[in-house]
Amino acid sequence: MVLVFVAAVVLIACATAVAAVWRRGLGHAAGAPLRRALLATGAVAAPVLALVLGVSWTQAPSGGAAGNLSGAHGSGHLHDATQLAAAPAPGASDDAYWAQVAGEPFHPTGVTRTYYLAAEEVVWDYAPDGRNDVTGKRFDDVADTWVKKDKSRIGSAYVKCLYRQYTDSTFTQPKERPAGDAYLGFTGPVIRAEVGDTIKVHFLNRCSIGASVHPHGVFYQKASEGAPYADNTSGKDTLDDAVPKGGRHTYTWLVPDRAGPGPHDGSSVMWMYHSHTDEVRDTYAGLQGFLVVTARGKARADGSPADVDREVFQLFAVMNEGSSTYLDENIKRFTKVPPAPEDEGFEESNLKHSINGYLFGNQPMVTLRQGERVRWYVMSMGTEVDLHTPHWHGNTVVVMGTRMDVVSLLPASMLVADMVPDNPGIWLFHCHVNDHLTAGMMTRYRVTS
Ligand SMILES: [Cu+2]
Repeated sequence: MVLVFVAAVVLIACATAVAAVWRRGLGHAAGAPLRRALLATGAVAAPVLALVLGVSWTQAPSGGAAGNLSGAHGSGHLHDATQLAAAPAPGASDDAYWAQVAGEPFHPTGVTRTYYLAAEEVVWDYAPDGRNDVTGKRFDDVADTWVKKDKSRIGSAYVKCLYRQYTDSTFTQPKERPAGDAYLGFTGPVIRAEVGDTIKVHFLNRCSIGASVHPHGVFYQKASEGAPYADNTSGKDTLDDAVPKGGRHTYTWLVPDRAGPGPHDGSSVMWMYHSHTDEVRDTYAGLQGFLVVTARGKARADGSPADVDREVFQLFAVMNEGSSTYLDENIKRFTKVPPAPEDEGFEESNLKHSINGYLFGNQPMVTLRQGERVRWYVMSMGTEVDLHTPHWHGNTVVVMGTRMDVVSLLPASMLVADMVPDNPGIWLFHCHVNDHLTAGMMTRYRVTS
């Protein structure tokens, strides 16, 4: 900006001098050569000044006048202006933009989708194959840190409390997962809805801990929030907070526009649901799952987005079994000698760096077909160590209009990544954080031609 100012001063000074020379009418002998000299200088100076002005203008740093002019993102690059023209962006705060933020209020254009969810205590094995499926070999000494059962080590299998789906309110007939969905592991059933639908979750808690079902994104009233805190509610409005062992509760969630895709989303978005009676304890126990909302008019009968051939769900989390309610029970059941209170190796052994509850490639392999439209939904849960960078080998994805093959997650991040695989083979899919990779946060997916 200093350059622009100096150039402008020089330009004005030149113009003033030229004007003065012409007005005073210097003697012909002296005047003519001077006028010619001034004109020649101007002819050279004008393009140079124009160039200087132009360069200094386009190179103004972000946050400067030029940066602000170029768009709401403040990055100062010309393509931002093009993007703004293509779609409303944060900062383009006209009425049309705010109408999209708000969406239409809920109106029941769809159906009621009913789910029967039980929370159940099960023994979950993070490495059921008993080997490292990524190397194709036995576990080495490093992997044994997290998977080897020993006299004071629990090993790879723990008592957990998980959401499981049933066919009806008798909760006698489990709804079997198709073989192709086995990779979903310890996560709950995928809950689906289209904008305009109502979701009803009939919940039965069979675990010894109080539990709830708390959704993200959808519209709920206090009796369907599933979280106890000082929110000025009482009576019936608190029955959702902590369903006791053997207790039931029905959660009703509406799906308005603002629970569905926003201006920059595709045809569907993903939300998580999890128990929030004791948020930390419950999610480490395993009570979490995926919820997908498809845009109005863009869903199949089952709620899935009609333009997508295959959806894949992956939860990256360092499951801290040391913070699970079931720690004491796990020690009692699975160790011969209880670990010493300060046994740091024991603490480390309980940090399961898992994807959907699997370590070292033990997740049943997801198989995709070359050329099909695949939507990956990835999320993370946990604490400050849960910064994950899932990386797809072999193929790339598009996230919110941007090409990537690594995405970034923080605790409770939810992200949609679209892929059209063009590269047949068995490919690694892993967290790119070195410490997490070492601890087994990896799996593989297959693309068939
Ligand atoms: Cu990670």
